[in-house]
Amino acid sequence: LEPLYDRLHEILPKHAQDVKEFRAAHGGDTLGILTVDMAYGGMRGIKGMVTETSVLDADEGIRYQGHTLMELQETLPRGPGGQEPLAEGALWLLLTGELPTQEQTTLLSKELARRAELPHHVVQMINNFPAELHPMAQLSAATTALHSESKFAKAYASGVPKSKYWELTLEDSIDLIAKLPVIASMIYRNVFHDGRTVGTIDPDKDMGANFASMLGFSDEGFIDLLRLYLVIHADHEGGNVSAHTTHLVGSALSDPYLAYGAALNGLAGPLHGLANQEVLSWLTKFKTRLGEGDDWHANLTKQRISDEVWNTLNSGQVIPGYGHAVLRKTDPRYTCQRDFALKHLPDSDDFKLVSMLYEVVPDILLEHGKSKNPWPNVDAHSGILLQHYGLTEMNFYTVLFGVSRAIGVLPSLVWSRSMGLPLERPKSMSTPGLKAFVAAA
Ligand code: FCX
Repeated sequence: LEPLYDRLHEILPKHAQDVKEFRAAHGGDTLGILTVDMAYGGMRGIKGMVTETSVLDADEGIRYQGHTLMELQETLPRGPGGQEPLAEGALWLLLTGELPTQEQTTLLSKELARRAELPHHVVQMINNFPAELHPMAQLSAATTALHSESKFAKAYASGVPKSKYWELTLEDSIDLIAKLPVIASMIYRNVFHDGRTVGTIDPDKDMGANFASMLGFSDEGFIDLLRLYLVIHADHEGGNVSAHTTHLVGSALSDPYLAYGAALNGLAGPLHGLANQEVLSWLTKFKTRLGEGDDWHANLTKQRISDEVWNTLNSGQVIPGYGHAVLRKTDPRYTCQRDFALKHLPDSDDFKLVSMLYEVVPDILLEHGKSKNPWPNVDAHSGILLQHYGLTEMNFYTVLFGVSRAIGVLPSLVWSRSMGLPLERPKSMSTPGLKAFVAAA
């Protein structure tokens, strides 16, 4: 990994110095007003943390180190024979802020393949999980157990200087990103295929191709979908639950395995990453109500969709895959997947259903009048693409999100350690305290 280290040794210290000077000049400037509602409202709108890897614009969506996802689909290196960008390229970009060459991307592919092996106790642990344990709980437990491998934790215990933290965080992060597809595949094969393993890691292949093979898929379309999936789910700036958790737990100098294990528990929530499973589950129930077996699409009308959406809302549930805490337009991650579907599965009935929902749901959410954003997010689309290629087990979908999210939030952790960011510790208030505060103001 020498070329990556060389670049980071040039980039990160310079950035840390720049931050130091910026803080010296502007450390006392204000970033906005804090209101009582913000304190009760999940801290929406508070500019209260720094994340260098990506920034989310409410209208435009996410940019990785300044680049939109559409741009990255054009500019990042692609896999052999594929049309979608490689996750390793996104990883290089998120770590360095620079678009990688093919050579740099291949270097990371080889490095990830080299570091993929799991320690025996983690293999044993995964094989001992009961099949009923949700795949996300398995993923987070196995990730946490990889703490045994942490170079950061060992070096910290032996008194490594603070200036070296980011290098050790990087080491653990690359190791973890390399091992996550293996853990995920083992969980998939254990829970859904009697533990029979199929593919192994080929050091000459990219992360997406190896991951597909370990899951048991060889279709080129699926491999390309997985590459796209790994890129678009990686990062969504710092305040979302999984990124923020990684940042928060990492700020206690818990190593990357512990920090990311915690993040995965947040990703497993239905308002966050589990929404991709919830969407498929909602669609499946709706299809069953429409008709027996494959006949459902004959009865699919906008009116039936509208009735189903209103029923969900009137029973006090959310429409999974719609709405967002920050976005106010259609999520570009949704659009990337829609474009993929238009290219690869334009005649799929499931795709037609998802497209019709796109035409119907936003108006209903507007009429319903609660959601600040009526548009679809990333989770509204991913499930039907996976279904198309035969990955039908929806309980597994958030695990794929979990493999991808590491590619964004762990580089962010490397940047945080290189800047020497401190323990995160915002001030909380009680309601009597807030009342007294506003009375005195
Ligand atoms: N269906 C019904 N009601 C919705 C809604 C939806 N899709 N989205 C928001 N609302 C409701 C909220 O529940 C809230 O109601 P309340 O006042 O009774 O509590 C009200 O509208 C205002 O919420 P809003 O400010 O627009 O949204 P939040 O920032 O509170 O929440 C999420 C954002 C994403 C949690 C919300 O839109 C939601 O529950 N969506 C469905 C779940 C989902 O798709 N999550 C995945 C998001 C994401 F892309 C990811 O992290 O993976």
